[in-house]
Amino acid sequence: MAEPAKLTLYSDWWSSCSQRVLIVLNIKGLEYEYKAVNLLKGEHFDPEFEKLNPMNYVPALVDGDTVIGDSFAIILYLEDKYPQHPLLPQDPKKKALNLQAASIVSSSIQPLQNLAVLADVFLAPQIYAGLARFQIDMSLYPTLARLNDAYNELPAFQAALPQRQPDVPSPS
Ligand SMILES: N[C@@H](CCC(=O)N[C@@H](CS)C(=O)NCC(=O)O)C(=O)O
Repeated sequence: MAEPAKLTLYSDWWSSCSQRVLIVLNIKGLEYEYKAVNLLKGEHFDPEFEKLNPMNYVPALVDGDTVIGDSFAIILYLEDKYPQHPLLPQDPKKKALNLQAASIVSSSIQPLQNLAVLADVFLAPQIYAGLARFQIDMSLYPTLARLNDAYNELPAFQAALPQRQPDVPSPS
């Protein structure tokens, strides 16, 4: 009998989305081949990888002629195909709660950590507000202070400063 095709996981060691899938592969005791895609080197934009996942994200799972390019879908696929060590409760209410928690992480929390965003857009205004409104002593937060200095050199961040906006009140 022909050996079933081995699962292949395209992943980056630093990827939290891939880490979820690796946990599931391990829980279910599945063998897989690991193919590294270096995100910092931009390998997720290589045409070969783009054919597998046009979204240019890891992880991507290849199982024979099936390619799945999203960790949530991969995990549900593995759950259906390999029911050993189930991940989800049978009870529909408990199952929905589990899926809700997973969806919040995958849709609302993790995307803010992607390279294109790197959370700077959210972080810079909060550091600014801390300084301008509360005169926070930044020497206590050297990493944030360094980030703040870097943001302040960027024209896009400078132009977004509150005092540069058209409705800023004139000094009385
Ligand atoms: N919804 C996708 C998101 C995948 C995703 O955001 N992957 C990140 C690594 S955790 C990535 O490839 N980032 C590339 C980038 O930031 O350019 C999933 O859950 O698989």
